[in-house]
Amino acid sequence: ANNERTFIAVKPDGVQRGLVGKIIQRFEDRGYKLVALKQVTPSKDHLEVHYQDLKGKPFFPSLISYMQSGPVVAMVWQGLDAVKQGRVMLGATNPLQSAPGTIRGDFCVQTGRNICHGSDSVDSANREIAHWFKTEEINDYTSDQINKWVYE
Ligand code: DAT
Ligand code: MG
Repeated sequence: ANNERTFIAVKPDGVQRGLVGKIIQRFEDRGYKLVALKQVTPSKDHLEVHYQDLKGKPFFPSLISYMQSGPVVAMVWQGLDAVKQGRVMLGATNPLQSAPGTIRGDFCVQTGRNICHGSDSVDSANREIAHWFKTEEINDYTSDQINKWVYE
């Protein structure tokens, strides 16, 4: 659906490296609509819920401390097949397996410093959006330019 929403975040390394603008630019250029954005330094509890499916993995503690090491830029992007296409635009989890042209494939080399997050399914997108944003922080608005020129 044209109004599918996905949760995309620039991780602390992406923020520290000044890649926020470039990552936003790719989603804007593609024709996706930004409907929520904020910079936050997430708590340990917040991150443990965000990554609840990975609890028990050997890398879980280092993942949580990395994600807590500085501010994150949290976003919601909306548009056609936004969840799946967002993942395609991010590239593979391991940047060495991410194709050039993807965000990870262009800007990083290690799984533990892969600069961005994207929801992996519509269900997890809905869960993550609700976890990171209050309803009133999400902006339901019309972009005439996107409606007329991105979609037929
Ligand atoms: P993704 O971020 O592509 O959705 P994931 O949900 O499987 O990947 O894992 C979340 C994050 O955890 C990932 O971006 C980086 C880290 N991670 C995943 N697998 C890892 C591994 N084998 N070693 C170290 N860190 C890992
Ligand atoms: Mg994931």
